[in-house]
Amino acid sequence: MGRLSRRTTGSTRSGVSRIRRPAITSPTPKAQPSAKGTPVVIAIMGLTGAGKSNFIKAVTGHDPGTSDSLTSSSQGVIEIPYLDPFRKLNFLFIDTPGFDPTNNDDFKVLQQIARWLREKYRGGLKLSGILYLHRITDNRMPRSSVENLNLFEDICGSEAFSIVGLVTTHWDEANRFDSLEECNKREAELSNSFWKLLIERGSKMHRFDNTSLAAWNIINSLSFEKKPLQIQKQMVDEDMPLEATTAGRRVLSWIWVLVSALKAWLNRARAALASRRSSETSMLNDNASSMASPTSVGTGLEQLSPMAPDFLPTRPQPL
Ligand SMILES: Nc1nc2c(ncn2[C@@H]2O[C@H](COP(=O)(O)OP(=O)(O)OP(=O)(O)O)[C@@H](O)[C@H]2O)c(=O)[nH]1
Ligand SMILES: [Mg+2]
Repeated sequence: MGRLSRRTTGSTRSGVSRIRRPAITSPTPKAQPSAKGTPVVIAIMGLTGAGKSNFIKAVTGHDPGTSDSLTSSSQGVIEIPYLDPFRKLNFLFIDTPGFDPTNNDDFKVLQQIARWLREKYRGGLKLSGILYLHRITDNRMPRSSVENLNLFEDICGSEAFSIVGLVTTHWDEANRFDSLEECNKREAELSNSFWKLLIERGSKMHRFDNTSLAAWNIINSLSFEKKPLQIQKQMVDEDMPLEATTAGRRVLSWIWVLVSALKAWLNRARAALASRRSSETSMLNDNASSMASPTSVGTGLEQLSPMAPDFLPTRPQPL
């Protein structure tokens, strides 16, 4: 198993940080013949870069905005309607923005997804399937990925796990970056540990090799049973604000961990500076021609860098 994940660098999600309302858009793909009945609604979720938009492109032929950039590209929730011309079955695919371990906009991303889910549930529309995507070529399961998975479970609630499809993407590249054997091993580890709970409660695992055929096989393996998600029941049936929902509380707890880590680091930095200052003052007192210069106090800050806080996207766990 290799050591580095390919998508762990980058800055912020460009242009998203100032958006207050969720962008709920319905780009109109090529004109589709109409079909009756409520659509089969399938949401695609997962970390940024997992291949959500690309998967929808493989299913519908319409690109909701795939990206090669290292930071999240899809902004807001995007609805892509599609009519299956053979079965005359109406689908509505939902491309969601990905959680991004390289920035701290997780609550905003959750807000966008939660608002969309709440409004649709209020309007009587339930999901018939959710696909959770994960790159099989990722050779580590960083803590942020595990936390994202926990959040996904909180959004769904265990009663909805049976409409979840767990999709590993990039199988077409399995032999390019790693051996097929390693990818098989990772898949087994996902199924035996990280995805175990979901699988025990009815979720199914699938492979996606970047073909339309594989994408449709995955869609057709879903039961299409309509189920409300935990976050929808909590926000609509129980009238909870997002912050009070299970998913909302989890994201807020991450923020508190981050704030506490920052506070602890600042305290350590202050203490180190104070002790350096006091030792330099005593050196100056001891010897009027002390070598200590005012700038050496400033450079003390550089020595603090090894004490920098251990932020969330660190310490990958082996996969
Ligand atoms: N070869 C190959 N490339 C893929 C696959 N899935 C996604 N990609 C590529 O990976 C890149 C990222 O995919 P996206 O679909 O934009 O990822 P996303 O999950 O929508 O990312 P965000 O919108 O940032 O959350 C794009 O260049 C895709 O073409 C796959 O199964 N095989
Ligand atoms: Mg996308």
